[in-house]
Amino acid sequence: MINRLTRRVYSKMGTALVYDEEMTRYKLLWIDPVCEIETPERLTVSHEALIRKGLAARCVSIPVQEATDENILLIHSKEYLEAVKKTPYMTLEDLKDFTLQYGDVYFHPNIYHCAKLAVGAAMQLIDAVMTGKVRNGMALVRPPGHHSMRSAANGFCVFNNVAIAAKYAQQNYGVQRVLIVDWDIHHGQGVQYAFEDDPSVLYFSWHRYEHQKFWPNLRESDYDCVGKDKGAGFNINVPWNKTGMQNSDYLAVFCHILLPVAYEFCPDLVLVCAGFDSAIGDPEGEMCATPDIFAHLTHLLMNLAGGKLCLILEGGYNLTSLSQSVCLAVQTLLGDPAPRPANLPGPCKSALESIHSVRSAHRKYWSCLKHAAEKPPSDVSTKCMEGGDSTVTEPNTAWPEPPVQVPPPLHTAAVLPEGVACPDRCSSLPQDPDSEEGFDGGAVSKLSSVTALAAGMKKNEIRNGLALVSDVSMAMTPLIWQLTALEQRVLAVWVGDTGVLSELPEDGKTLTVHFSNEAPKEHICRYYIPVCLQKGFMQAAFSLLLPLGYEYDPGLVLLARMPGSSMDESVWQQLVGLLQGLAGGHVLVLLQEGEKDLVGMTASSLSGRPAFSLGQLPAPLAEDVAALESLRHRLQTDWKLLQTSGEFNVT
Ligand code: XS6
Ligand code: ZN
Repeated sequence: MINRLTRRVYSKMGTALVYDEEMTRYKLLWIDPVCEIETPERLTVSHEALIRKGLAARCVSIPVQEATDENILLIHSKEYLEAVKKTPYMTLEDLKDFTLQYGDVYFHPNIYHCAKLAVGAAMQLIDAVMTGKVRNGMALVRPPGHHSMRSAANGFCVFNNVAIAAKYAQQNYGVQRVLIVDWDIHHGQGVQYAFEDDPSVLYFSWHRYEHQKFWPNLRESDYDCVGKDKGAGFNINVPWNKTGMQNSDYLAVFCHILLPVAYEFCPDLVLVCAGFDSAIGDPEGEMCATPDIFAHLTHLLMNLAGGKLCLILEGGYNLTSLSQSVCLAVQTLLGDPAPRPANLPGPCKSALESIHSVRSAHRKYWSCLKHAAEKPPSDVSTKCMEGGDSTVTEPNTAWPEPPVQVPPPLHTAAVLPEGVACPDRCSSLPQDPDSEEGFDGGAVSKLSSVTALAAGMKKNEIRNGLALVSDVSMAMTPLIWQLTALEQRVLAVWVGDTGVLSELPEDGKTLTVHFSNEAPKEHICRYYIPVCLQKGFMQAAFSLLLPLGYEYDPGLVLLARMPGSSMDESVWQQLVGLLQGLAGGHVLVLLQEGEKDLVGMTASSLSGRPAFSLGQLPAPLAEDVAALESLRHRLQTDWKLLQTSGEFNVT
């Protein structure tokens, strides 16, 4: 009984929100057009939005304490700390003078106090996550941190909150590998400098660059700065050379660069330099990705490091876009389904050029990128005159308000044969008494119960579910037909070596991706994609399945596993987790009766627990790589999100 109780408590791990109003109590005291966007309202508006949407109340609120000198010295020099310590006592004129030695930053008598709170907030978030008090969380802080360097303030930043937090986690919790994802629109050069020769911290940053024309105008922000000495390969810069990047561009970078490398790196902890100036409407970023993309970026990181994910605020200057983005990120951390991302036309030409450059710069460091083509000689055409590209149009600064999302009342439902115990945190659906005989002469008992489960998802009464059937292979085809009667588009992911899917709808109402390690019996077409692999299922999930899934935008995902499939159980669990970013989280899993071990771990993933870590992934087999690359190559005229370079862009 006690055992059961403690397990319950433990499994209800929540999301931390670290915030202190004190961090709103400093502001620009003189006229400076560069700095005027960095206001206290950035925090108050974000925090108020979290309260208004009922999100703050669902989080574990953590009070903030100042960081100590010792904490700050993990990254900064004694001289710099001592200099900043004097600022509370300076006159306005002294503060202005002090500010002048640094770039794009301002000081205020209370900023030192706030900067210590910002570092402290990041560390308290680490404490809460590493001690298991919560699973994940977000710190809303000012001043931001990622530009500040060992001995310099820069870009509104005083102390490097995230860099200090990473070092702190390594020193105090025995964390070995830390992944830092910097999705702010500026390059966090301070973080790069702090770890550029350190292979234990992988720093990934995308940033507006425009061939060095954009602030901070550094040569070392380009894709070919990959880290130094032992840290070579552990610094990943994705320069955006055009403004107006959209959701497709961000997702393509996650699918084709960040996720494969991150899973290969296998972090023990993931920190995000969570700036939202990369969202639409921001005056600094001038990008066009909508706030809901941050739900997806967050979701895609939530199954790394056993779910230990900490978001720490950096930039974000359009108060509407900022507060919406913060809410979507926190909502996702809390486990709510991500809204279906609309309008994913595939990456633009300039983004493809960047993606291609990054992949080829990193191919010697990461086995998942080993096959990436070598960068062809610099292509002047994409540099100077990108005529006709959508990204040269005036940036669109209007976007719809994210819809109010009500999570379905029932999270995970199960259709189980008699005598099978309902897994933890699932609810067993009543069986339909009329379905005893089922389809196909009894091969599929309870098929109508499974369809009822899907109908519950359609009505948004149920988020996801699990069904055990006596013969998965026999159940698939009739089930897909039934589901397409309910949903406009069904993504069917079929894992298994045996079994044939016959007579599927060919009108695009289903997209079937069939993973197996047998050569495909059927012909590949736009809506039936057989993927024959020996091992590399995880890489296929990132570079093939997710892009296809996102572009197809299903209303329901059906994930079926044949008995005796060779897919690793932990890979399976990751797949169950990742696919929930699609279809508003409506994933229906079909398993064969008797696959008892799988039931528990599948239900666990469906109920929102992070998947187990896969360990550092081995190098993929050459034949798997070849198979995947040739598939991607063949499919990328139909599915633009599969592209990783401009060369196939024949339109
Ligand atoms: C170009 C001048 C930019 C201020 C940049 C400060 C960026 C702070 C930030 N219009 N100068 N970092 O958001 O992430
Ligand atoms: Zn920024």
